[in-house]
Amino acid sequence: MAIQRTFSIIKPDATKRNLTGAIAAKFEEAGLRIVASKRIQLSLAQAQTFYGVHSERPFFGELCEFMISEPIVVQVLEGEDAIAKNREVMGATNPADAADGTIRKEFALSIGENSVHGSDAPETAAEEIAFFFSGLELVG
Ligand code: DAT
Ligand code: MG
Repeated sequence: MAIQRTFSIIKPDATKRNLTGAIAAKFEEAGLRIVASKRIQLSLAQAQTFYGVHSERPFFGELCEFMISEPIVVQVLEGEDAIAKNREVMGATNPADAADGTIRKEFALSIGENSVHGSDAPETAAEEIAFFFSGLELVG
């Protein structure tokens, strides 16, 4: 497997509870290097665009409102097999199904307020990184 980059969000439920550092530590412990990081607050339009793939799902409105409710921390993670490795460290979408030691098992509050986002494939990783960062902001 090659070195990859993936896109991560530390979500409002986590920034609100001062879990930014604890979650970043999980990435670093797993061998993922944080090559870009910034704290921002999304507009509703940005949240709707970012989660556009879910626009027909019943939870879409709730998801977008949650994502704009507090600041988030957007990051680019780099490492061997970074996309799959990050999904592993995150744990299952629903914290009730997440494995022990994963971020969602330890920190998530519910399936909606589940502390982190991570890209699911190389194409989405590239799109999501480009949505939030310019090339100059990525420092490997
Ligand atoms: P993931 O974030 O694990 O990639 P996803 O892409 O299927 O999961 O969904 C995106 C986000 O939408 C997820 O992190 C939380 C929210 N979500 C998904 N399923 C949900 C549900 N059944 N009820 C409420 N929110 C949900
Ligand atoms: Mg997803």
